[in-house]
Amino acid sequence: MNLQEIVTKKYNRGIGECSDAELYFALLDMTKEMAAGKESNTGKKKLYYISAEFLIGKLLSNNLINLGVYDEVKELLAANGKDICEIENVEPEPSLGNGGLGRLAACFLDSIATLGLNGDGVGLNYHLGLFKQVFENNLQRETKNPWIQDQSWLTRTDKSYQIQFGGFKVTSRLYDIDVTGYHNRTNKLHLFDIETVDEGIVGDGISFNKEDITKNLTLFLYPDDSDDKGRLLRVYQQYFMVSNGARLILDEAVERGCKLHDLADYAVIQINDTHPSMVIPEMIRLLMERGIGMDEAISIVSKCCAYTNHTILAEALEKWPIDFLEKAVPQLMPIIYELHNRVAAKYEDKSVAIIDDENRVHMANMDIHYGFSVNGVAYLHTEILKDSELNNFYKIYPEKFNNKTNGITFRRWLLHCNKGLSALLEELIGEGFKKDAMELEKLEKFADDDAVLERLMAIKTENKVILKHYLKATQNIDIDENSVFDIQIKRLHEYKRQQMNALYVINKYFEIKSGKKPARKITAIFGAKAAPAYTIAKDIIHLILCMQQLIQNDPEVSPYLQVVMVENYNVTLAEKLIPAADIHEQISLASKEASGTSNMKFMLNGAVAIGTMDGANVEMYDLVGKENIYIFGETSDQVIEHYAKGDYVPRKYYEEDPDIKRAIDFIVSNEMKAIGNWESLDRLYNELVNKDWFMTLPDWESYRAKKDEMLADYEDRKAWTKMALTNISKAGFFSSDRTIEQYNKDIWKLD
Ligand code: 26V
Repeated sequence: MNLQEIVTKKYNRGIGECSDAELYFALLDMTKEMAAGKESNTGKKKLYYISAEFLIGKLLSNNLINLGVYDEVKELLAANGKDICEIENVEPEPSLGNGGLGRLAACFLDSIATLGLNGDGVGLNYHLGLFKQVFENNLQRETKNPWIQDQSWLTRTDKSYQIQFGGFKVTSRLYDIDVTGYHNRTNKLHLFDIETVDEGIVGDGISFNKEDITKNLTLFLYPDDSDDKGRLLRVYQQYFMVSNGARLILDEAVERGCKLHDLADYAVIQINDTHPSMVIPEMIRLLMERGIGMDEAISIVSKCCAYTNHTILAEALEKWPIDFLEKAVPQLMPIIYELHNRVAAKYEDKSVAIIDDENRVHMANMDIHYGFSVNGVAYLHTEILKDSELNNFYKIYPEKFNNKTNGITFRRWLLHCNKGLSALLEELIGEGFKKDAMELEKLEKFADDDAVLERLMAIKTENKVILKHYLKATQNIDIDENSVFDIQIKRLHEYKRQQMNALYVINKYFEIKSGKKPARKITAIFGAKAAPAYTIAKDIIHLILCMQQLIQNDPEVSPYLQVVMVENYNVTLAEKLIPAADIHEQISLASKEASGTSNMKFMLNGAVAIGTMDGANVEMYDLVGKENIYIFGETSDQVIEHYAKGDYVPRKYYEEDPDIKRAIDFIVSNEMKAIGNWESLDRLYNELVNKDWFMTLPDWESYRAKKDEMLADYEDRKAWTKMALTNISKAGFFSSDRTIEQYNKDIWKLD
C-alpha cells in the first residue's frame, strides 16, 4: 500500500489532517511492508555479525533513502503541508551502543545489505538503551532512555529458546529489525529479549536490582560495571546473547541443508570485540549435545569464528573471573577448561594462556586460539597488535592476523545528513558516487574552480544554520554561524584527550583577557557521554560545562569564544553536528585510538582535521597529504617507548611551561570554584599534575601551535575550502562498502 492508502486505512483521514506522530507510524508501516517485499540472499553460506551493540540511529529517513522513495515521500508530504523533518523528529533514537564500536556494526549491516551479501546481525534488545545523559549543576546525570513504543521497527517473531543459567532458566524471544540495503536487498538485525523483563524495577536514574536477572537481563546496555553484581550481569547478558545466537545459527544452517559436520560451509561468525566470545564454547557445547565429539566440535567451531579487536587498552580487554562463569554459566566451564588445557599443553608462555594465574578467563585469548581470523580496525592498530600487544600470538599464528580498516556508510553520513552537499556532488560528478564511493575523486578537478568553492562554502554555512536552529530548539543553546565550528564528539575517555582541548580553551580565554583576540569567534563544541563509574571522565565533563558557563557570562570573552557541550550526544545529533563542522578534533594519544570513525564522517562532510598520527588518521593523512590535515604530537613509537621506560613525569611540564601551569591552575581557581564542584575540580587538577596517564601535557604545546596555525589558515576562506574539497574527494576509501568487500574477500567468503 502507498502512504495515502495506509493513512486512509489507519486513520480514515487525509495526510494533511494527520499529526506528525500519526504520519510517522503510517510511514513505519509502509516502510516495513516495502522491506518485507524485498528478497533476501539465500546463498548457502551466511554471515552472523554478533555484537553487544548496534548503534543504529533513527531509521525512517535512512530506510526511505535505501528503498529509493525518500524524495517521493517528501514531496507527497509537502504537497499536504507536512514537513518530513518534523516527522523524523517524532522517531525515538534507540541508544543501543556506546560509540564507534556499535555505530560500526550498524554501518556494516547497511553495507552488507547494500552489497547483497547473505548476512545478519545478532544482538540484544535493551529496553532502556545505554543511558540518557542530562546535565544538572554542570554535572552528568544518567537516566533511562526508553525507545520501544507499541509500534516500532521491531517485529516480534515466533522464535524462542530456553536458555539455561546456573540454577534457573529463561525463555527468550526474538525480535527482528529490517536492514534495508541501498537499492538492494533487505537483511535482518536479530535482537533477543526476554518476556519477563520489567522496566518497573528501575528506581532513581538508572538504579535497579542487579541480581534480579529474570527482570533486568535486557533492560540496559552495559549496566554500571563498577561492582561485581554489575559485572556478573554482563556475563548473563553475554551468554544470553550468544546462546540464542548459536541456536539460531544452527537452526538456520540445518534448514539450509547443513549436516553440522560441514557447519563452516554454512555459517561464519564475526565476533565483534570480546563481548560475544562465549559463542565459541557455547557452540562447541551445542554441537556436542547434538552428538559431535569434542575434537571435531572444536575443529568445526574454529573454522566458523573470526574475531575483531577494537582496542589495545588493557582495561577494556575482558577477563572474566572463573567464579562468575561458574555461577552464571556452569555448563561452559568444562569446555573452557578443555580449551585452556589444550593451549597450556602446547605453549608454556603464560601470556597466551586462556586462564591466568588469578583464575580469570581471557576472552580475547580464547578467540585468537579458537578462531581462524584476528583483525584490527586500522593499519596502525593492526601493526601495533602484531608488533606489541598481541605479538606472542602473532608469532604463533601469523596467518590469522589481518587488517580491515573501518568505514562508514555514505547513505547515512552523506546522502541523509548532508542533502546540500549530496546535491552539489550529484550535479558536479553525477550519481555514480552513491554506489561507488571512489568516484568522489572526480571532485578533485574542481579544486580551483572558484564557483564550486563558493558553493561549498555556502553549503557549510547552511549546515551551520541548520545546527544553530536545532540546538536552539532542542537545547536552548545559541551559536553563531559566522564563528569557526571546532567539534570534538566521541565517548569521553582520557585517551581521547578532551581535557587537552579544554586546556586549549582555557588558554584562549586567558589570551583574550589579555587583549590577544582571535581573528574570528571560535565555537568549541563537545559531545560525549562518560561511563557512569568513570570518575575522571565525569570530572572532565564538569570542567567543560563550567567553562561553558563562565565564558558565556563574561562579556570580555564571549564575543570571541564560546564553549558548548551538547547534552546526550547521539547519532541524531552527530548527523547535525558533522555537516556543520569546520574543524574536527582527532587528538587521541598516538597508539590508543584503534581507528576512530567520526574522523571519516567529518572528512566526507568537508571538515578539516587536527589530529595525531593515530588510528585511521594515519590513512587519512596518506590520502589527503600533509597540506590538507593538521598533524601534531608524539608518534605511537615514541608513546610506546614512554610507557616501556616509565619516564613520563607530568609535573615537569606543569612546572616548566607557564601557559600549561596557568591553564591547569585555572581549574582550581576562585572563578571556577565559584560555579563548580570543588571535589571534582581538585581531583582533575591532581590527576593532570601527578598522573596524566594519557600524556596530555607533552603534546599540549604542539597542539596549541597547530590549532592556532589552523585558525589563521581558516581566514583564507578559499584556500580552506579547497582543503575541504580535497578531503571530500579522498573520502571514498572510508566507505564501509569497501571495508565489507574486504571482510568478505579475506574472511567470510560468502557466495
Ligand atoms: C571500552 C572501555 C570499557 C571500560 C572502560 C574503559 C574502556 C575503554 C575503551 C573501550 C573500548 C572498547 C572497544 C571500542 O569501542 N573500540 C572502538 O572501536 C571503534 C570501532 O572499531 C574504533 O573506531 C575506536 O577507535 C575504538 O575505540
